[in-house]
Amino acid sequence: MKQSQMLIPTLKEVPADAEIKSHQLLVRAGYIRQIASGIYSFLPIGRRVLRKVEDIVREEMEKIGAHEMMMAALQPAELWKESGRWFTYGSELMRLHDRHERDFALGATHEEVITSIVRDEIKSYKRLPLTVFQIQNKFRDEKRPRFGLLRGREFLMKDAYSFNESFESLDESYNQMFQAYSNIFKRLGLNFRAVIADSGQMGGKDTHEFMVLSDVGEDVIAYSDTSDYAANIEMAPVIMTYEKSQDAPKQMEKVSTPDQKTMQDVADYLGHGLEAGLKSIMFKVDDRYVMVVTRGDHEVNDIKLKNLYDADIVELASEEKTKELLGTGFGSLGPVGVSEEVEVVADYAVEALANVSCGANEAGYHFVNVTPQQDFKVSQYADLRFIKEGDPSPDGQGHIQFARGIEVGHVFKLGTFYADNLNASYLDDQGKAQTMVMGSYGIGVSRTVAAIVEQYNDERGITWPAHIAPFQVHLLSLNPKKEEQKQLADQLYEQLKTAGIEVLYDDRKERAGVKFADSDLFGIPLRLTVGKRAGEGIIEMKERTTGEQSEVDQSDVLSTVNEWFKQ
Ligand code: 9G3
Repeated sequence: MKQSQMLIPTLKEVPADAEIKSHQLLVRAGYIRQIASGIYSFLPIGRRVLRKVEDIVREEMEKIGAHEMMMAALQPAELWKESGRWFTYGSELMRLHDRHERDFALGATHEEVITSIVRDEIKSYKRLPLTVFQIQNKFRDEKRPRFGLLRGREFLMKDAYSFNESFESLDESYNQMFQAYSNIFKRLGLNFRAVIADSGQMGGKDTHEFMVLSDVGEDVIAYSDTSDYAANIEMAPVIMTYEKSQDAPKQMEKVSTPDQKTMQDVADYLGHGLEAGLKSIMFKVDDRYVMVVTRGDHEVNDIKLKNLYDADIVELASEEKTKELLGTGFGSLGPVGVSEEVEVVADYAVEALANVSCGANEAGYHFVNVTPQQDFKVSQYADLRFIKEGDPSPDGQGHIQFARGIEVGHVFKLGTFYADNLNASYLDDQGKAQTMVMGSYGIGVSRTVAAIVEQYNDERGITWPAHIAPFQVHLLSLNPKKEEQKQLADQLYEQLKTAGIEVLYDDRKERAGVKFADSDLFGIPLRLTVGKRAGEGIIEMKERTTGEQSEVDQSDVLSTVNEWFKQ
């Protein structure tokens, strides 16, 4: 294709709102343009890259017998009312109504849609297992869209759904999908890890996230320094056993701690380390109020709290509610003497403590020499803290290290939640009606494009893996006004195109410097430059990633290019 006829608006300056490399480069190189916060259009060269990623996903899906379809993106509210999710999702679910005032949702995901199709069409166990997928834009009204394609409000997802007659069959589908995901991310040249994840609102048990390692990743991965254990920090269990304190419990006493703001201030003031203090935080868990107590040097893991209560909503209690329940605001909360209406739960580490300090539920006062069970009641102990670097790995091998990751894939064993709620059943080989068992499997396709750029770039622009780039060859004619240059470049363009090479031809009347800078931004693997030596039939060839340059006679260009892509 000829650049003089294409929409590829490149920018010299970095867009002000683009904080990370992939966002900056995809905008500067003319791959995407934002139309509203978190909403992007893919320009022509962006669409070509997207299609290459899609095609690799398609191939691996079809290899495991998943068939592509295209579901409706406009979803009638009735389906979400049948599954109950119309009311459990808040403003993140984009809702609208049609001319008849009927409620619809813009597709954030398609469990309800696909289950409503399958329940009407599949009746016999002979038709199972069945796996379908689609590649379609999803709509989720994120509170804080950011980082360009990494967290958008409209994004391209491959979502697949498996329908199985049993949990054993679901395990097989899940494992096949797991392997297909590994193949996909390997083929995309990504450095990724499959990590054990939290199933969140999806219910079901097993779930894994595919994480691309990156410092701009929003997720934290806890991985073992000696085994292949890796989990999203949200759910990584803490298997530590705590040595019970041997100290005889002393008499608790109330001390004045004027103007001490943080846990560290109080610990310093009382002359002990953070780990000899208790941290007490009030949460609203669905419709009850819970005080979570952890050791002062630990952090409450709200996902573990949510799973402990199997709750829908877990959020910090407001300051005024805290004042109402405990008589004081944040800063000197503690479990001693709290009223019955507040349930006190504590992390396992607290149980082993004796003679520690905690807030006295009175501004400017703390208790010292506090010992659990003797000085305050705990309704239950549980694993409620985030795992920390250096903690033992949950698989018992080695110790935990942290890394940041970009979640590009997520596979779920859903179980029977949707089939139950939407009555998707089949007749088994005894003619008995059985509920279908489901799995759902997602890849963030547009997010993956950004993750690839995060991993493949240098100071001059993008350095795509060769099979992902929008074109294979970037052909530049430096001075189209010079007849011999224009002729040679035109001839090469025709020759390469005829040979089936994907070539982008920069035939614009621009200065050489502009052409070279744009070429480096695009990240097309191989550049052919027709310049001063066109008269001698000599072309300059340059590899984008390595920067390696060579001179090629015009009669050898096609064989040299074909040879290069064979490697
Ligand atoms: C919603 C909104 C946001 C959501 C969901 C529903 C995440 C929702 C989880 C999934 C599960 C799987 C199929 C592909 C793989 C992931 N955010 N999830 O269900 F209404 Cl607003 O999407 N779905």
